[in-house]
Amino acid sequence: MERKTGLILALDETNPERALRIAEEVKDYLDAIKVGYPLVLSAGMEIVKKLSEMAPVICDFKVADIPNTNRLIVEQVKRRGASGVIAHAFAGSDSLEACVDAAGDMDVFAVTEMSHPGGKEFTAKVADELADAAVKAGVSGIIAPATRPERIKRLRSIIGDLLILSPGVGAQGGSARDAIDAGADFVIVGRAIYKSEKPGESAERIVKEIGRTETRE
Ligand code: OMP
Repeated sequence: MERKTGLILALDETNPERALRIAEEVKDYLDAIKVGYPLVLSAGMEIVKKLSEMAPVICDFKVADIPNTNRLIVEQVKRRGASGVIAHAFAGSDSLEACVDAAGDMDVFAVTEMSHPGGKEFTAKVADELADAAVKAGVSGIIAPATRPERIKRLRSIIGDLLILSPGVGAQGGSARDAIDAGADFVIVGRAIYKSEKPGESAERIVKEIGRTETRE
């Protein structure tokens, strides 16, 4: 995935017309648009094609099934023109490998430690192993929490040069700058943009924050 701004929009807006309006307004600030169940269940998978005319689309379906089912899901995502898909690593190496095989040239991103408080309950305890399994399965990158930058740093040390996409900025309390400083390549931002009165200005502000080169004390 090409990195120009470092910003990925999590478009969890469930009104399809509004979602398309927001995407149009902010597309120049984005490296990708992430869509998940909230928008797809409301607008249908056709929205993936429309959005992919504005920016590469990552389908966040948190694929987490047996290998055969994972393969069938990823094949459908690919057929709709997505550039990437998000899968859970916890379903196991064979399940993750099935995603990577079916994805071909499409990116697969594996969820490791989740960003919300509940993410500490289970995923955090095995996140290092999940990251290791993700590397071995041949994914393009992992999802790691902007709410815990020290964990991004740790996971970076496990995955080497693979990509880190980091959600949890804004509404969940994380900062884009801290996530990038800790080793994230991209931040994933949802509500702080799509619920903003001025999505374009909010996206621009985050892109500036990502781009600042000075490091804080
Ligand atoms: P906001 O909290 O509104 O910025 O949205 C964050 C987005 O990232 C949502 O689409 C979440 O589903 C997603 N996400 C997390 O928030 N935490 C995770 O650990 C993983 C994801 C994800 O896989 O994208």
